[in-house]
Amino acid sequence: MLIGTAVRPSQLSETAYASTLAREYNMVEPEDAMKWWVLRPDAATYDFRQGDDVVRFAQAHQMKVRGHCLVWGRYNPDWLTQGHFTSQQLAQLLHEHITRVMKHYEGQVFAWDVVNEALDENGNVRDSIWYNQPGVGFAGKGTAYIEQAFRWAHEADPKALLFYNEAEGEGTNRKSDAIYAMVKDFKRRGVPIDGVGLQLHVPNLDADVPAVAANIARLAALGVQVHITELDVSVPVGSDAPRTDDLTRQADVYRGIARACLNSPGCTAIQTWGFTDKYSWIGSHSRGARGQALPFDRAYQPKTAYRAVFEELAAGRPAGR
Ligand code: 9MR
Repeated sequence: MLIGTAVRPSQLSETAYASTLAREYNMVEPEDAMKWWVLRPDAATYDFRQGDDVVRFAQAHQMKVRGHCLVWGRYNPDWLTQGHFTSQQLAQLLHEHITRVMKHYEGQVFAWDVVNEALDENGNVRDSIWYNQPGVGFAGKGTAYIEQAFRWAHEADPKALLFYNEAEGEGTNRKSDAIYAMVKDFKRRGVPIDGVGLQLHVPNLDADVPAVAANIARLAALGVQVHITELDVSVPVGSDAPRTDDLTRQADVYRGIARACLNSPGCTAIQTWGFTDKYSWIGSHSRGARGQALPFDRAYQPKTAYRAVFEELAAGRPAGR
């Protein structure tokens, strides 16, 4: 089982951060360092420095690196979104980006989120620069642009595992049904997809974990791997410390997700979006209302959630799986 976390290269020089990371995890994923807005300061430049820092740390500590992400409709650099490119130019830009980045990290990044968050809550393909604004040539053709990205990715690095990564399509809802249908279609037609990333940013403590387990099982039955890619379970914080029972309920969610993954042989990685409450996207995202979403506290001490996951991992997969 791969146990991973998102990392920020600027924090690797902090002793407690680096030592906890190296001791507890066998996989890392750059939280931002391999995104367009970091890698591509302008059309002519590839800046691999931050991504390379993550890879160097991982190699020094025998960890695998998951790449994130090659195609996303959001958080792209202004020169790209405001460049008034034609579809043909965008297709060329994206094809070149996927090829350059994957070849740079060939043999170092074992799995990539090729496409991130392309579907809306109804399961429809989201409007984006890559789909239909103006898109890379498949506007109005549903998941065809996603397929094209996977084909380019497979061409660039045939050995890398290629994932579709999505938010809020983890249980049973229209979005998870659409992911399922897309993957089924891709597998049937030989589109090179190896897995689905379930982000699992959980904002409530009564999450429907059995629904997540059922979704993992149905995806795995299609013959793809499932990675839990961005797990965090935030609790209300505000000015007070969180209530102890909130942290207990948080641990129950962590335990349930870990168990759901362990129970499905196709689920091969559990990764959190950061590991210490000292650094997490949740605080700024919720304007301080929620937080403490991760397995280690701000002082790098393991929380109840950590122990819950640890116990499930120690118990392992059910016999015969
Ligand atoms: O945590 C990430 C934050 O630091 C970035 O500012 C933001 C935009 O690039 O992305 C956050 O990570 C997101 C991830 O890439 C995709 N799924 C949702 C994550 C949380 O917003």
